[in-house]
Amino acid sequence: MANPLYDTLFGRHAGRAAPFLHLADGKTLSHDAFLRLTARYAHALRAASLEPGDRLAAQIAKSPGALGVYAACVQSGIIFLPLNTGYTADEVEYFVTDSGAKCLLCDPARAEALRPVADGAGAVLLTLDETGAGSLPDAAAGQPDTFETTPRKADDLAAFLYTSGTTGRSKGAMLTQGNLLSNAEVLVDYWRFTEDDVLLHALPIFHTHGLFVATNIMLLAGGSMIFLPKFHIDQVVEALPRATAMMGVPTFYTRLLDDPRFTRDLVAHMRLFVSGSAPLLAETHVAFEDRTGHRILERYGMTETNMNTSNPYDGARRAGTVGFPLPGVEVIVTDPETGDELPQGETGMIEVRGPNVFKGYWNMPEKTAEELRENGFFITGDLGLIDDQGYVQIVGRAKDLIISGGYNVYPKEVEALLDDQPGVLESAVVGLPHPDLGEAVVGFLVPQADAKPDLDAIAEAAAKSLARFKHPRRLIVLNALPRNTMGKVQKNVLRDDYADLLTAK
Ligand code: MLC
Ligand code: AMP
Repeated sequence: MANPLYDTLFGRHAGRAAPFLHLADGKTLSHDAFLRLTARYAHALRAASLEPGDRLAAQIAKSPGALGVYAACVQSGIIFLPLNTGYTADEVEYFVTDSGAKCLLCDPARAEALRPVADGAGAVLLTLDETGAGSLPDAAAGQPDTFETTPRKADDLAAFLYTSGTTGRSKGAMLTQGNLLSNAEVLVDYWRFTEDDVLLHALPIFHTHGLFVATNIMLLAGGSMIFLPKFHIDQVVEALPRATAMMGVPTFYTRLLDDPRFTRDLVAHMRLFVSGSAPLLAETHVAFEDRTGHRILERYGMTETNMNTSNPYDGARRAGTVGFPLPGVEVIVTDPETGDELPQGETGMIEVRGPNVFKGYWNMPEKTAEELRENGFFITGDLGLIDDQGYVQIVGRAKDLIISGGYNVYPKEVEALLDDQPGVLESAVVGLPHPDLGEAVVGFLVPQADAKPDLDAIAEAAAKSLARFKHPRRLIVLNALPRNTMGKVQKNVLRDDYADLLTAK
């Protein structure tokens, strides 16, 4: 095949009048119209001198055009690098520079703020907004609506997705065409998606969940998506009667359960609800079944590996577990100290191997070697076990990571900012239980002798350089951080002592 990912997910829909996207304004885009848009974008990107293997960093709103950019990159061999729309200019600068992106695509409203970033990195700046306007569509207007697909091999790179590092700099996970395609093929089959499915899509499309799991599956199955700009409860409740399936982070499900309009009748016709990206509380699983009669299907994945395990479609979907290794994916549990495989039932480090596992971190051979073993197993940083029935359970994380509403926050990055503020001696950032987001960020500060840090000024400094979801929801001033006898900060003590901080009514 000339370009496995393009041909399998996209190309075979050429000429198909069947709907691909149902939009919030009531309009529908057919598979064929989407591919014609894609081809015009591919021409425009070539005209902007982007060649196969070049990186295109995109910080753009969720829209059909944004998906068109992804497809155009796949068709023309450009490596797609989607970015959270919440990232500040400082954050974007790092990704553009580190990846050596040839193009930065952003919202026209952000062009002024991001032009210095593009210029500094020698990247072309193009724009696209959620209505489909901007300099990219301008350049694409009048271009042919077919594009000669660039040949690629399964091992060629399709996307870079950045994941933050526990020790500092974000790492660009390099994903190949084969990584993405193998996972989509397995999941369509495992979750029984067909062209009759209509997926309610309310996730962002700059992460694995919304882009590769949800979108790639629907492209492969040939079905359609109700494509909402974000998870807005009114829009979701209104759209559910037209959907057959929904994918979401746990916050989607807790928000639905909090809404009296979310009834058994509203979703009686639904075929499947999938949850992932963060732990689904067993109580949410039970409450959801009590309310709707549906059992949520929980699965486990990550940026570097796409999906690893899933509860079964038929058979018991067990609350508190993430199910079985997917076909073709091996999961083992190892001793975190020695790396030796542990017997079934014992808790240790979860490692995974399979065609889904990424190629390594961009320009970081040492980091890659630390996490990706020569035998192909990826060390996930998640702690868990495989029970006597073969279900994988995640019991904790060896990595210092907060997952807030499905977004990852690395405490180190926030601590570095807090430590730099006037009057701050040191800081510790932890995730505390939050009723809506699962966990939320809280910062603990120790002042320098006789200093009184200005908490408002610190919040302002955070707003300038960090995306909103990373901002501490609360800043607490302490005389000292709890430490063990080795001098290491005991974050577990902070988490225990302040467990009710964000949940108390
Ligand atoms: C928004 N805010 C958040 C936040 N999302 N703060 C912390 N954590 C989050 N996740 C901020 C907003 O900017 C806003 O700031 C305030 O919190 C309240 O916002 P909101 O309106 O209540 O939030 P909303 O916009 O509705 O977003 C919440 C959400 C969203 C849960 C719907 O975060 C979301 O769609 N999350 C999905 C993330 C995801 O797709 N993860 C997949 C990663 S892939 P202010 O200033 O207005 O108060 C992966 C691999 C795998 O992990 O296995 O899938
Ligand atoms: P990311 O780096 O955004 O890809 O986040 C991946 C991490 O999310 C994993 O390493 C897990 O810690 C977590 N995760 C994903 N799915 C689940 C799940 N179903 N249950 C618990 N944690 C999950």
